[in-house]
Amino acid sequence: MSELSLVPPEGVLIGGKWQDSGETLEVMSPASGQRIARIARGQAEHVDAAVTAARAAFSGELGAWSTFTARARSEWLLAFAAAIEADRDVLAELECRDTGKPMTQAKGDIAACARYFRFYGGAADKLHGETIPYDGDYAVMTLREPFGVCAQIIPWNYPAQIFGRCVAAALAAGNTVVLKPAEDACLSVLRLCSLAVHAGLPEGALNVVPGLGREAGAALASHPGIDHLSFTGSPETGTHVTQAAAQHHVPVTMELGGKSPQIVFADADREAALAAVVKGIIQNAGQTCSAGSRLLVERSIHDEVVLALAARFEALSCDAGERDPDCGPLINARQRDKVMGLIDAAVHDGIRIAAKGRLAEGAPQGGHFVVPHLLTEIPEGHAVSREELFGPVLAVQAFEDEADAIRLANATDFGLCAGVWTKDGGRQLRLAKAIRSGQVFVNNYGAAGGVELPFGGVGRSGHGREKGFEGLRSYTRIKTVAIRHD
Ligand code: TXE
Repeated sequence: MSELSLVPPEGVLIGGKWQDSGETLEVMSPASGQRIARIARGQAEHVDAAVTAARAAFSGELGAWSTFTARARSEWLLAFAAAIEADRDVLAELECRDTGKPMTQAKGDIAACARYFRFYGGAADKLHGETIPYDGDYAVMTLREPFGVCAQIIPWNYPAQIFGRCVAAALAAGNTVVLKPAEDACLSVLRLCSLAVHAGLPEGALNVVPGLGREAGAALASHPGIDHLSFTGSPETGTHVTQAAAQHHVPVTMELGGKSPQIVFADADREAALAAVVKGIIQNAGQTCSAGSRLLVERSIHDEVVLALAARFEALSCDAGERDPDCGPLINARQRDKVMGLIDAAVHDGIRIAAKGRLAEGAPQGGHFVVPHLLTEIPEGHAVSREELFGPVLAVQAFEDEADAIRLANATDFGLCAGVWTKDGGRQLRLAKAIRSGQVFVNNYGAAGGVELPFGGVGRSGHGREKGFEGLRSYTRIKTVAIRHD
């Protein structure tokens, strides 16, 4: 595979200008293992300069962002959404080749990115504080204020979407941003940043320092000049980042993945449920924080469901994202080895591979492919039913009754999403209340992305909410003003 045309800048974006960072990192294609681009290897000094620029833009010493009213921010975000849509083919090509995801999905991700800017553009001038009835001679109000400089550390699985989710909300609320995208995939993000500059975003409002997590990421998380930090990634790195931010009492939002169950009762619309179960685990080759990676199925239909799913899994094929397969490669060799290691350990422990997908004929050599796996006969508490594999691997377990379904659903440290499939209205509500997670979907899974729907976890899945109005509010803080009068 050749190096990408239309490659984004190799530098760091600080104060509205792309600057040379000195060292660079190679960007490898997940499908072929070949180099497709280079990005900057930002260091602590770049992070420092980026935070200084973001602070100056927030305080009014640089650029014009601090003078943008809520309405002006709204107008800029809406115009930027249109610029993303106009560039969608190039962005989708970058996203597909950089992450390995199927082209149809890459296009959907770019559309979602634009949608975030449209949603938060529409919301920017509708965010306000409240008045509070208090003692007679007081007038009390809350002011909803931006934090200031928002640090954002994002992963490689949905670069464009998570860029939209974090950057649009933070800017809409009036903050400035320093973004550290993931070293494994960030080409779409770099192009989006160039488009933002081109679309007239004032200097310093958005600064970007690509680089390694342990270098640029660690420097950003521990920087004394940031006012808020949002992180999306692994629970382990989330702990490091939280500890670093706590040194300066910086509030954090943590989105740390999951082990989300899809729960299918015997009375469910089985066709609809199984289609969503398959999609929920193969989307982005299972590298999705909200992947439905566990299937809990009522004992009376377990065997039939496994048979039906096995047929679907065997029909799935893996290939390079450009060929728009069911399933693309994993992001890198480390992820592939991690997933294959967990599958091998499961088989060693007596877990059955009920079905596997296949590698498409002509799929590129050197790609990090893991074909979809359907695992059954899983002893309770086994790692494949507790740990996030981040690959196209579905772990199936049978449950006896409603209480057992709830018990199994809640039997992990994670709690991000759940799917419940039943026609019984009372049961739908009972499960929605009893499941420990940030989102519960009934007779659907994922609600087609749902930019408008608050999203975030409990337990090891993290805390804080992104998306929707909750996400916008989470980039603000409340100041209470109490005025005593005669
Ligand atoms: O994640 P990391 P990795 C999970 C998934 C996956 C595992 C490991 O289970 O198998 O994490 O993936 C930056 N200080 N998720 O290693 O390390 C890093 O540069 C500051 C779930 O890629 O969490 C990148 O930008 N930053 C998930 C980001 O953190 C640091 C998405 C995520 O990397 C840092 C991705 C440090 N010390 C992986 N070290 C989800 N929730 O969707 C790394 N980073």
